[in-house]
Amino acid sequence: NLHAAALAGAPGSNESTREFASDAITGLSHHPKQLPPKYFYDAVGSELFEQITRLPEYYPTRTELGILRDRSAEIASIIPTHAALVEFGAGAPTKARLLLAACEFAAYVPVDISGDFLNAQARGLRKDFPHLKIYPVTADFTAPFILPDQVAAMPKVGFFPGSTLGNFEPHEACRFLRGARNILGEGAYMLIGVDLEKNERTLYDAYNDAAGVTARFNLNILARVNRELGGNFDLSAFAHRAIYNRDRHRIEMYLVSKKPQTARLHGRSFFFRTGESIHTESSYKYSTDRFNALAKGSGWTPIAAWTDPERMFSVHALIS
Ligand code: AVI
Repeated sequence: NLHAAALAGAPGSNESTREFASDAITGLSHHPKQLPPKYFYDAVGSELFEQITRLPEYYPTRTELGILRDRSAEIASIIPTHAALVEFGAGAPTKARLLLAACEFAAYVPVDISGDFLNAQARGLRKDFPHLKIYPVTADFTAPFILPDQVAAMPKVGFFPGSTLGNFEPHEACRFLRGARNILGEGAYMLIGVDLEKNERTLYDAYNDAAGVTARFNLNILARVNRELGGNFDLSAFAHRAIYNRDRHRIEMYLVSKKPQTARLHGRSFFFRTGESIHTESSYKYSTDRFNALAKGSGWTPIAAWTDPERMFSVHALIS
């Protein structure tokens, strides 16, 4: 690893901090500068994202919930009963609850990096679904992991809501879908929520909310670099920018330097020209055709798709 030598022995650093530092230094050394979006989600960032999901401009969360609520009987009719529901990157199980209530699942396997969070959520679910077996798995869901033995004999239904797939580059989305297929096995089903391409104004507003929550969410990645890695970024000297790139079918989020400045991190200096930006996130929007092509190219067969009346968001069912 390029930066291992620089980071070895950094006081108080553990493995995940070292990885964050290495990714940050690599990304800021890149032309154009970039930071991986997975670093948005510390406690502050996760709370800001929760606030984003409730913003009037941010339609994806409530639209997907509406689709799952309105179409739960249809979804239940196509997936097997007594299956294990495997949720990739389980946040608050609001969406899984809708499926658990509508379909006869035997087990729920939420997979997430944060074990403490998973266990707290599982306690709440056990009260409401006393017959459901819950087997939390603490793992990075973008890498291979092993399902608990207890669900080995059950049919599997993967669940990946929230258009999180949209934050992956197309090759990463393909790799994730192939990996999920390997983990879930032969005959598995997959339910995936993906945001749809639509008019630019609606997309722009969803990432440029009037209350400025998305701007705070974006800037929090620099606050984290300062807090956790001892960086000295001046947050007031960077502006939030989100644009829709029509050719690449994606929202691009940036932090733009308001003046010439130098920030330091782990003994390295990063110079910014006025207007120079750090690319912090892409959020891909799919047409049904483009999503189906991605699914097929990753070894899955699309079997159904649901959308809301305004065709803002889609939920897809795939079979392996
Ligand atoms: C989590 N992910 C699907 C969100 C999105 O819309 O791409 C993250 C987000 N970034 C800014 N607002 C919301």
